[in-house]
Amino acid sequence: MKQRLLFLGPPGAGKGTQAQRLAAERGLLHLSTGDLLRAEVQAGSELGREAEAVMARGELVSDDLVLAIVRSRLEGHQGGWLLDGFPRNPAQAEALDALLSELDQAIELVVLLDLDDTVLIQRLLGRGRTDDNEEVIRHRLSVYHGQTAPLIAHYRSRGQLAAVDGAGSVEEISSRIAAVLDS
Ligand code: B4P
Repeated sequence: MKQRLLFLGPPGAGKGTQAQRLAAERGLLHLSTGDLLRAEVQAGSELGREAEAVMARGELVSDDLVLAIVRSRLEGHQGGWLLDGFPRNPAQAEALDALLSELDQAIELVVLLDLDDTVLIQRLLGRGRTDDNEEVIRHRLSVYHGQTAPLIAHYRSRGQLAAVDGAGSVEEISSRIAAVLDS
């Protein structure tokens, strides 16, 4: 069973929703950089204060901050993991490769959850988080297309990518993901 996974996809594609279910079902460590950053904001830590304004604008938080969070969670962890929302640009992907080679671990599968921008915008407007207003959502999408989407070709060229249609019910999408993981 594949148990070192990345979830890639545009904001609102359902990465968090699906990652949480899958991690619970298969006993994987679920690392959502978005959730971890929001927890820092909530706690009012120095890191959280730095991240808060950046997230509210829909920009990416600095690579160093995000990397430090991921490193602290993966170091010393035995067993499978699911990285959700990380890496989000080529520099983070490179840093992740370096960290994994240091830990003597390797990515087993990258699951791309894909969905049209129009559906994404509707979903996110329905969620109503503080960074879910239309202007910020559009900016997050353009950040995704400019900085994160190039990772699709990167992982595809390494033969690690499985694309899953993100349209449909939560259950339908979970079944599609299970099918690519178990194939
Ligand atoms: P994230 O927390 O990663 O959030 P997201 O991409 O917006 O959402 P996700 O795809 O997980 O969607 P979800 O399941 O919640 O990022 C937020 C911010 O954090 C970024 O903009 C950035 O500032 C910062 N950040 C995070 N990681 C970073 C990194 N590595 N580097 C730098 N900065 C970083 O689903 C969305 C909505 O759709 C929910 O309401 C859900 O209920 C609904 N939904 C899910 N599946 C559905 C379905 N099948 N049908 C209908 N609705 C569905």
